[in-house]
Amino acid sequence: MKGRYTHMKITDARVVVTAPGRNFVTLIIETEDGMVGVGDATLNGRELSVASYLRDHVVPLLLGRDARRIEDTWNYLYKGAYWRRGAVAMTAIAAVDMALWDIKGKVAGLPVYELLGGASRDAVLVYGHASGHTLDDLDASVQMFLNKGYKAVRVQASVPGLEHTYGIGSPAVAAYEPANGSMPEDDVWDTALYLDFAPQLIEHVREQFGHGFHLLHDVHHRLTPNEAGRLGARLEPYRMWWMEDPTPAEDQSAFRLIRSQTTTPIAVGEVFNSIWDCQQLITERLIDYIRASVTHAGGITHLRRIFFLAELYGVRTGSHGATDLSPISLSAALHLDLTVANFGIQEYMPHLSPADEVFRTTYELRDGYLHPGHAPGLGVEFDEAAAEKYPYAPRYLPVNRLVDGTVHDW
Ligand code: EZ4
Ligand code: CO
Repeated sequence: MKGRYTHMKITDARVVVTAPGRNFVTLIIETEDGMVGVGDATLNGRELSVASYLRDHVVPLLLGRDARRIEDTWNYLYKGAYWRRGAVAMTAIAAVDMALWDIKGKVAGLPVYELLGGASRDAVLVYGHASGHTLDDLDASVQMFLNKGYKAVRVQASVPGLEHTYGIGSPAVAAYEPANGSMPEDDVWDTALYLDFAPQLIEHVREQFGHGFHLLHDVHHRLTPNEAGRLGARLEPYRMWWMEDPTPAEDQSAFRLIRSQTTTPIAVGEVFNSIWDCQQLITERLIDYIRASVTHAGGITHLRRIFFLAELYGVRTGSHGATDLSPISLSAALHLDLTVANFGIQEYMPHLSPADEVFRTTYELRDGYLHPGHAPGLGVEFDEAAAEKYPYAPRYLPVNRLVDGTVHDW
């Protein structure tokens, strides 16, 4: 059969680590006929491990391969490594996958969503991140999102008695960046304080702003199943869109216990990297939304499988979209979100300046909905010269400790 079909050889693949506002890892693939595709390989706080996985072990295998064979390349990198799954490997494979979809779209002259079956909706519902150190600050933040036309808002506020609370941004910018330290900083966590405060927070927001928008909250993996069940039951009157990551995500059967105690919808999966991480959660209908991302769950090719599995069981999508996923990742997510039948919602935090100098995007926000735009491929141009101006420096996420010093889930 050799020689019967034309090829489109990969002639170059390179990894760029740059920090326009925060660290990002980008894979660039070029073909013999000058097509360029880009993929996001950013793994927050562990960036260089993916850069090395790609540079040292993947790029040499890509050179000379046919750029058109996305599915084959995915399986070659996944099964060919022998060692399965894992955040580093799956992020590296995801970057290759995104870049190849980008190239396929550019060759076809079509946006990637057209190659995935075409749009199932006009645009993608997103939720914004409102937060505040006080409930007054939070009110101002929520109001700002509602004024901008957002239909869904995540709310986080500082827990009284704790020095640092996850997810609080500065009022001026509608985003936060938890990976700040050149070493991981220690935060102190107290479940009792949080469980007292969280229902007051949600009740406050509904009292102030009513039920005319979707309300979300991220628990960030800190409770036991029983605590999460109790919180979910307390929150039922406020009709949340979801309660996110109530317990550490890798313990799938824990969600059975949460489910048995509350009808508050549950979302989980931002730390997942494969379909196997969410198989039980989906097939046993233990969650309502699956939050795996294009970058950390093996790219468009693999995340699409997760979404199709979820569709069979009535689970909807709600992909992770924090700013530690690059604009390439967000764009890839939007293309996929636009097509799948069981789309739910997309997390959206605008990237902080100067990210837009390095990543030129075509997605557009209107009335609380994002559209990926109509450019061929993923619609993101990566400016390598601009990237050089922003060198990498180590940044770590915090670590949580209980008051007695025990390491807890962050
Ligand atoms: O803490 O992406 O829902 N969003 C989140 C994020 C995560 C960061 C970790 O890198 O939970 O803010
Ligand atoms: Co989260």
